[in-house]
Amino acid sequence: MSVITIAREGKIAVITVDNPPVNALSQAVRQGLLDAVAALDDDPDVSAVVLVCAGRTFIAGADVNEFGKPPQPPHLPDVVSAIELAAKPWITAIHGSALGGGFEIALGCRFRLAAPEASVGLPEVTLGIVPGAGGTVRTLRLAGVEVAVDLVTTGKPVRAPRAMELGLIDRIVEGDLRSGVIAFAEDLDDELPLPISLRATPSVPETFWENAEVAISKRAKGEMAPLRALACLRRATETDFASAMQFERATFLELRASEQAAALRHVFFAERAAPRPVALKGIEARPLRNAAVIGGGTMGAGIAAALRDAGLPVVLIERDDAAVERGFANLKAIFDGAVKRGRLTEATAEARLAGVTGSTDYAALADTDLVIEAVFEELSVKRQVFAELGRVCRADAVLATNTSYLDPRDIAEDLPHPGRFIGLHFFSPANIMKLLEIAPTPETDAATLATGFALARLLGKVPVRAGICEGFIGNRILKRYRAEAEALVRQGVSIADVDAAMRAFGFAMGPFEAQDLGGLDIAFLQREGARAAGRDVPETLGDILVRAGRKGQKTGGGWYDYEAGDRRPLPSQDVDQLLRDQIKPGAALDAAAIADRLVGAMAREGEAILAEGIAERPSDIDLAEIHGYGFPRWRGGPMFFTLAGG
Ligand code: T1G
Repeated sequence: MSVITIAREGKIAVITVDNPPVNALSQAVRQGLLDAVAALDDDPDVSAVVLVCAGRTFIAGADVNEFGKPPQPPHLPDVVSAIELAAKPWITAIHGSALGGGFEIALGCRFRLAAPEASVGLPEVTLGIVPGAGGTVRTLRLAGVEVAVDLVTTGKPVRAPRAMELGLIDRIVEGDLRSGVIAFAEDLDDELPLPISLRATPSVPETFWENAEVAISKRAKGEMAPLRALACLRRATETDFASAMQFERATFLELRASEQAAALRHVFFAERAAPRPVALKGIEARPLRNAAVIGGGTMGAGIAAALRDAGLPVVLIERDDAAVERGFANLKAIFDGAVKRGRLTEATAEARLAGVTGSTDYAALADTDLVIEAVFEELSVKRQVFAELGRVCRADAVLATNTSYLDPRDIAEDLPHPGRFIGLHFFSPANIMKLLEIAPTPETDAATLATGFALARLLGKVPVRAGICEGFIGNRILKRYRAEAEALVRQGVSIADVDAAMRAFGFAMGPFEAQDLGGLDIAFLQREGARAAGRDVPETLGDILVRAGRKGQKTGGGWYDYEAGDRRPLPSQDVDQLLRDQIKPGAALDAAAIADRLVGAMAREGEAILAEGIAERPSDIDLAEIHGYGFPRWRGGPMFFTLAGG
């Protein structure tokens, strides 16, 4: 079947693009559109052309699968130009998303009409590239420089009503989109707006570009595409249309071949593969109509907030009234924070909080579909919780533990109907961090596993299936990463140099400052626990600091010193003293060599994790690091980075 069909509605030609799943601009679609321009221009019975798409969305952009290959003609800029300069006016009918090349096609049309729930955007920077078919050059002429900078350098799509306010679309069509746009096309008079390429460019003061560059560099932290996109926009204000198009295209082609773009494409496909483990094909998830969280501490409250954000009613169970109250205070702090950052209105925050019922009585869970336990990390405490849950919950309710380090099999040992039990490991803050490790036990049934993945989808999280081992995937790699960072310090690299190298690599923080922020004591207590249980756990440098009372920022010092009320890390002479006997002065390493050592160690741990079957595929490990531990997305994750040769 052809990807492009043309139908007639009186004098209106209706072109339908039908290239599932997302109407990407494959070579056949580009050729079909170009042929349609010529055919319809020559047809005296056609007064206007309406462009619609079949399926779930308007054109979602260039075909990402074609990015690794040489571009095939006709090239998209030529297709957009042909549409723009066609003798007959083209009008787009946007439903779903008009993204990247899809929006660029829309920019070639005289009018852009959209369904109310549609969105438009130029997400190219999220793939490490810039728009390649006039997206920067035309958006600037259509909607002005501020809108264009925002749209192009963030890559964030905007919903139709906002797009209308910003001047990116002309009209929102309520009701049936196709017939609404045809009616609009029938009513057109001879007064058409100028093609966008013929419109004037705004004149922009030098200071605007300087400020934008500072702001974007700060945000992008080593990522090239946003700054290069800004340069395209700037050039478009300083030169004529054709030269600006050439500059944009050259930038696009250069970035398309870059390592960053390859890394971001890898992550794009990894994120789409992760939610669909092969083993779950055809398996139905259990219903998720409501949920409960056991424990209202930082983690429990964060999980409850995430569940509320997804619209589920939540019961929060604590052991006494005072603890319930503390849980609510934690939840309120989360929602208040969201209001302060402009992510929620006050009314929505109130409604989210009102959807949580506190209780000390497990009987409240008799009809709960999903219970997530997030109590103190102590086997006996958790086992007690599951003993209660086994008594009160329905036999088909999914019962999950949020343990980080305990063995889920021990937690569920005496649980009746163990097929419904699963590990769901959230990352703090649980309402923000995107990673969800899903850890089934050998007894977990397929429907329960499918429910874990369905939950991730509902919460907008990235699910990674993990086998059972200490620390699952993420924390196990974290441990190795920290150990390698300590090894560098032992061989004479300074703590500050290690942190600076990892910041330069793209992490928000280095391994030592991150420990100071989170506290060194939790990992210490865990090691002590293992030692007490007779395991051979070598003394770490962190242990020496904790024994000396240096647990991180909360005690005024950890790997660094801190001045009261100031979070800036200061190199510490006390630490130098404490660790003096452990450190051999050695050759200095440059930042890239430090990063290679640390990321290489992560990847080696990743390989062991794969060999043991703890992770299903290398790309899942990359996602765990990116979405749970701040690994820079544009580096592709430790496995991609190391295999692609960095
Ligand atoms: N190319 C190829 N495949 C794509 C694709 C694309 N652009 N977008 C999605 N898919 C596949 C995806 O891999 C999955 O496949 C299926 O479609 C459904 O996707 C010149 C250079 C449109 C909002 O970045 O944001 O244009 O796994 O699960 O949740 O300037 O897909 O089923 O086999 O995400 O309904 C810019 C990316 C390209 C859009 C739909 N465009 N896509 O979300 O489905 S650069 C993008 C999306 C560009 C020009 C430049 C979303 C969506 P499979 P899905 P969804």
